[in-house]
Amino acid sequence: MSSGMYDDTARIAAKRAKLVSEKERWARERKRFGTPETPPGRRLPAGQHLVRDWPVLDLGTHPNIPAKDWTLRIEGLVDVPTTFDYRELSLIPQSERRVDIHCVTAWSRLGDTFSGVTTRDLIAEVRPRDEARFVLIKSYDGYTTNLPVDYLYEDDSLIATHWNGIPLTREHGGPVRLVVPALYFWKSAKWIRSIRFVAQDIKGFWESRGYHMLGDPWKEQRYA
Ligand SMILES: Nc1nc2c(c(=O)[nH]1)N[C@H]1C(S)=C(S)[C@@H](COP(=O)(O)O)O[C@H]1N2
Ligand SMILES: [Mo]
Repeated sequence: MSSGMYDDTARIAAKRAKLVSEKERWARERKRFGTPETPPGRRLPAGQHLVRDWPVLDLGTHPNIPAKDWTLRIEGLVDVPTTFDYRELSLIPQSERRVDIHCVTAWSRLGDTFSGVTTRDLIAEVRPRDEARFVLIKSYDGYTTNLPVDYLYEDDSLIATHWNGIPLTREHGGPVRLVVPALYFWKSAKWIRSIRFVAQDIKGFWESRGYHMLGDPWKEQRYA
């Protein structure tokens, strides 16, 4: 056998071993997360890997806002600018969605259940004007992020108060955070404070620092 042939054999064996261990890892993770309805290959965008524990990622301050003190201001290009407190939010029909979340730092979680009010139901109360095409979101820690209004009409976008049946912890954005599963998780503002409807897209915190304006994980829109 020539050394060239041996190299090929070794390379193929190494490739296969890698493939197998990858599949074994998938099998373990599928077991942990329960069997998804669709194959994990189709639920995990390119460049993402599954994590077991839910990482905490933010600017380093976790504002302490008791539910009784929390308010959400909705303003800008809407017919009925409104400030909702926690009780008023709880009077809007509550929804629950089982979703997958994808962070730009490459971790994903599949099948977490968030509940609260769909953004669609919430903004029906304020009636955005036709010229409102984007929103700029502000949070209690000073964080900001932007997204097209369309994403607030996605069926699984939520103003969330609960995660897997328990109130959102402070570190994960409690009492109330945004969850927009169709975009990378940096768009899902924790400790949400206001939503401003605007005609032109305005960069938020990470978007001003090189992150993509939209951030669709299925198109790997990580950086601009
Ligand atoms: N208010 C606020 N929201 C935020 C952030 C932040 O720093 N402040 N970080 C974003 C980023 S980059 C990510 S990945 C997710 C992390 O949410 P988690 O800590 O619940 O996993 O929150 C997003 N929302
Ligand atoms: Mo992130």
